[in-house]
Amino acid sequence: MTRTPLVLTLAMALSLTACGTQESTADGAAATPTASAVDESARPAALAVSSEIGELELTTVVTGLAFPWGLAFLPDGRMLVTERIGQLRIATADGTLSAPLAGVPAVVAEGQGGLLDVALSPDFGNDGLVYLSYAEPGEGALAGTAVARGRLQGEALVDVEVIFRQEPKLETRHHFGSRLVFDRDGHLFITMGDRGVRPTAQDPSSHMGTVARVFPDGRVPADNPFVGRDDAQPQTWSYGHRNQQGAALNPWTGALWTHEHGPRGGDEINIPQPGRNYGWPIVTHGINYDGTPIPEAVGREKEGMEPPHHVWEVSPGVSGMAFYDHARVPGWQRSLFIGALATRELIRLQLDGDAIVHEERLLGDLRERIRDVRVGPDGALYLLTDHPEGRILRLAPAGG
Ligand SMILES: [Ca+2]
Repeated sequence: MTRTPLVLTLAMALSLTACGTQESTADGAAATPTASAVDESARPAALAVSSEIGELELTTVVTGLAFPWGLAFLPDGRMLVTERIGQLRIATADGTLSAPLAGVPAVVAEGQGGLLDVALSPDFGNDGLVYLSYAEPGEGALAGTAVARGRLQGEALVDVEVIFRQEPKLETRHHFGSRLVFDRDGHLFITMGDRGVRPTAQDPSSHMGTVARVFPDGRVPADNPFVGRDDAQPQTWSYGHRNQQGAALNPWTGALWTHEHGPRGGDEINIPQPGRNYGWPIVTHGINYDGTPIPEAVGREKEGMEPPHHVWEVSPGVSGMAFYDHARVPGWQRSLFIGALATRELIRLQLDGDAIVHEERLLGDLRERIRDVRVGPDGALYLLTDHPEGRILRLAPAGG
């Protein structure tokens, strides 16, 4: 059947889509960030995408974002989008992009560092608070993951305050994490990485390789698992994680789910439980990206350490996570969508309860590194492409 002239094929899209930079690790970000102007003429109107639930349509919402990293929908349907180079912008569904917002904290935009996730306060309608995670500069070359919040006022953040700092700061430029997720009881989860110093993920006195759990103002909940221990950080919820760039609240259970970049052949999904040790680098699948074994690893299992809920023996390079519970697309019910940086795809995992029973790979022909995935208020999926001229993409069933 002949489609409208506006609908291009994915093969044609390949010629419109510049290839990203080659990197030595799945979660790497080796290219130098550069800002760029929006080129309206290069925007494809819609791409036909075949999938297991039928024909989909991929449209470009916004172009010209410098390594977009995190996306959050405002109640009015506009989108807050972070650029790793340290800018926060507001995008509209019809394709306009604001100037960078004032009030964003200074970031270390080097390696995998920069401005990372963005999340709205659960009480945004009253408090107007926006939360950002980022690589915060310290003394000299030191940097560490931090979380700040500020009130959105027009196109600025005001009354900005830092509510969490990963301790200690280190000089490395990778494995900063990080995603922000609010639970239903007023806690904020912050996912982090080991900053590339493996043993720190097993050191409870550091925040490296942890999920932290705090109140929205940064205070520590009294029921956190390590509260009262002299040798541990009280914000820590779980530890032994390598680098977590995806997290979401399971809408059917209320539980936090995370994923993490493992070593080569060891990307994981976990359902972090309080006080539990998720193994890295003692227990893991996979090997170093340079082909050497993980020096500390004793195998894939060990008493007292939690096995992953799911593991990929070929690392997709996972980033971003969204459960699908919107009524719009019945075929996507009970799905978990995850972006893939290394294999340049969108992953759909079909769930039965907590069990992952099927996997579908989407958008493979597009050859884009998918950095984030969110469900929009219209029930479409919104994706960010990790690229110096990154885009917000919208994926929905054809014809709507
Ligand atoms: Ca693990």
